[in-house]
Amino acid sequence: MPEQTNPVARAIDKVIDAVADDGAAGEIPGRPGAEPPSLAEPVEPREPLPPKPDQHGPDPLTATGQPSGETAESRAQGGPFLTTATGTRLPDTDHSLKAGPRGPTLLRDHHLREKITHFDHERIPERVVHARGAAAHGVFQAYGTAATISKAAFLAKDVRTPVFVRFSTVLGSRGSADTVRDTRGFATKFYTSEGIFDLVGNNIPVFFIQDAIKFPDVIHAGKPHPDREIPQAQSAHDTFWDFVSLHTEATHHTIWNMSDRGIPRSYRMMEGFGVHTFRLVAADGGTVLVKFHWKPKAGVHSLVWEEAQLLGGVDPDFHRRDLADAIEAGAHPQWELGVQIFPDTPEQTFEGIDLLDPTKIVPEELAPVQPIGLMTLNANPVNYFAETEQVAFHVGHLVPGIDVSDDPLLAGRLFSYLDTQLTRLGGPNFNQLPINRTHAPVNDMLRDGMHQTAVHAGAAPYRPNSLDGGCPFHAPDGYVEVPVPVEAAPRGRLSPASFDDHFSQARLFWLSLSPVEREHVIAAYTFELSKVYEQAIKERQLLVLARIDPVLCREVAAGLGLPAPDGAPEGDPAASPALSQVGRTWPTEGRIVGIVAGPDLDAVRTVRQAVLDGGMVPLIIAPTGGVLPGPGEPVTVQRTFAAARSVEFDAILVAGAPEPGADAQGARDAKAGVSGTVDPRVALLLNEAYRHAKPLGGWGEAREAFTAAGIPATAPGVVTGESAADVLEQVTGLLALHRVWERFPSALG
Ligand code: HDE
Repeated sequence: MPEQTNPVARAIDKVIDAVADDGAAGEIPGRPGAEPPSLAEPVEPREPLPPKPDQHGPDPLTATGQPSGETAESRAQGGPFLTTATGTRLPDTDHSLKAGPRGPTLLRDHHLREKITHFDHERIPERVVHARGAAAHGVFQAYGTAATISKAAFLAKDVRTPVFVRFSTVLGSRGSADTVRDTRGFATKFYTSEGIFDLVGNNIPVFFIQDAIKFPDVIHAGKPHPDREIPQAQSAHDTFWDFVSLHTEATHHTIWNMSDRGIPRSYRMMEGFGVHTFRLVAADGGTVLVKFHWKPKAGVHSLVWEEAQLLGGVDPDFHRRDLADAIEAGAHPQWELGVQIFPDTPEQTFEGIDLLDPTKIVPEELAPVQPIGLMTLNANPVNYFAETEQVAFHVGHLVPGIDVSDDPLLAGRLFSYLDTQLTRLGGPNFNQLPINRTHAPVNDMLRDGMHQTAVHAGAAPYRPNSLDGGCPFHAPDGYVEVPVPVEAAPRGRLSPASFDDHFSQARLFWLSLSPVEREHVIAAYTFELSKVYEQAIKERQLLVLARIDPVLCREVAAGLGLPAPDGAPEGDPAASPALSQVGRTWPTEGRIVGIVAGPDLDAVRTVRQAVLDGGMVPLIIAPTGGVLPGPGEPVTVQRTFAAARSVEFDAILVAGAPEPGADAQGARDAKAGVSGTVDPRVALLLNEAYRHAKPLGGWGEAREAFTAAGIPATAPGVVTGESAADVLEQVTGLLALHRVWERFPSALG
């Protein structure tokens, strides 16, 4: 077999080798262990296996930020034999110590007690918000373009800084589904040479509230109802809509959640936003105000709502798996970090927009996003708990050159992120956990506390001292808060008048969307409000929608069977085309193409290779698992008709019209309950993909398969032809647009 350069192809070839060579080593993304297992239980003692090649734990540093020389192996379990937690070898962990074979079990069994006690305490409190997440290691390389506005060392040209990024949903519990409608967290830990900088952002550039003191309110409203604890991980319920319809500063964030941004296709295909305004400080002391943006190289793409719902059952780990598989396959996701830059004037406004109001954006057309570096995620964590669960982000983790603004939401976060770790991670030493260790030497005078892992030396953890030679000394180049003058004003529970505008930017967002995106917004509001029990809440929210746009209000009201209330939109903003996800082309690398195998194996082989050559992932779908029968190079099946579901593919190709497989029996599989000349599972696969506006292609008898799926052969984005390669080329062109939106034209316009 020729040597592949494409990492996905290399991985898949290994599978082919494995199958063809009767079980030799091989892998596709998702293999659970570092080596393929033997059939029988291994009995020959050996050292623990190393992590998988795509995995990379926290960098080897001590609790005080100095090189530790540890290896991945030395940090993990060691030695071939089972031991107690204190290293005493054990010959048996399968039977507790008993007086005779039928008991009673003896209290003196220290191994039983240790094993059960530790197990009893394995859980820690999940995050109060953002409990469900997935993370990866990577590197940030600065372009140097920010070096004139910030003295932060990691922003100097070509400096490479290790990062750890955790993506999350907000509302759901740790075990909830990935594809729910929600905001996504996008938190980045930069391990810079000057200490840790955490950019704790979201995939939506605004927030529900303008003042931190409202955070418990909005989260209590979004979380499940306190009596029945339902619904899980979603906003489609009475308490959420009760709150946002009364608390109208949430209007802008809510419309983003109701848009396609609330159901991303992948963590790899989301923008990230720092939301608040930050202040950058240059070496000469000059300051500017900025907003941070992450721009994904793969483009910003979303699921459609039905797809998101199906995935909640078919693959609740969809986003987590997508991230890990992509990295394992070598398709390393990338984002450019950029900043919108504003003059640091006393008013802290830009073109009339209050920069301290986190419910407002500054349109990119007014202040372009200027790229300052590139982030590449290139390794999966070795251990979910040690890394993804224990990572502790904090907006107060800042480095010289980056300061916070007076955004009142940010002020509360500066308190909260430190505070929450005390409960979640069990004490004040959470920064010593391996994933949280800084890469800069620590000399902090903080001492003792639960789970202290540093062994501090010396006699004088105080300043000034002479007993420890005066160490630690004040750092002349240390972090200094910018001495911004504070306006004298009476104390009070106040907010500026500019914070009263709750609607003009929600309208700006609506006006910036394409017709199909507006259709999705209408459908999302209608779906969510139809799940609300109380009529008064629905009517109150319609009053809010009337203040955004009459068409939006009218269509949602019609869907709910309610009269549209009177009301006029507030504000007359210009649209910001940059906010629409539709109408541009994007790279197709890393996209998943399902290929339903047909009798012509050569065509399947050719097209599979062409998909690989395009940097995409081909998954072969066939009636049963194993290798496709027939002469020539073996073709391994990745999905059976019974196990495949359209939602895991970005596009589907059909090599002919497969007859019903032997297991296509309604009694065995409800998906096979409709009989016909084409396998009903394949018909369902195509029909769903068609509904979800995905590109479809086929050759040979494929038209028959489309007909069986109820798909008109002339429909937009349904490509048929004689040559598999030509079909693929057209399908790839469509995939670059993400979806075939013109398949279902919008009546809106
Ligand atoms: Fe958070 N938020 N937040 N948040 N947030 C937390 O910190 C909080 C806000 C965000 O992957 C918690 O360690 C307050 C805005 C992300 O570990 C907690 C307020 C934005 C994550 C907390 C906000 C975020 C969190 C829970 C209003 C986008 C996940 C566990 C003042 C800019 C980080 C934890 C991770 C997590 C508090 C608002 C993003 C309780 C009080 C705005 C991405 O500290």
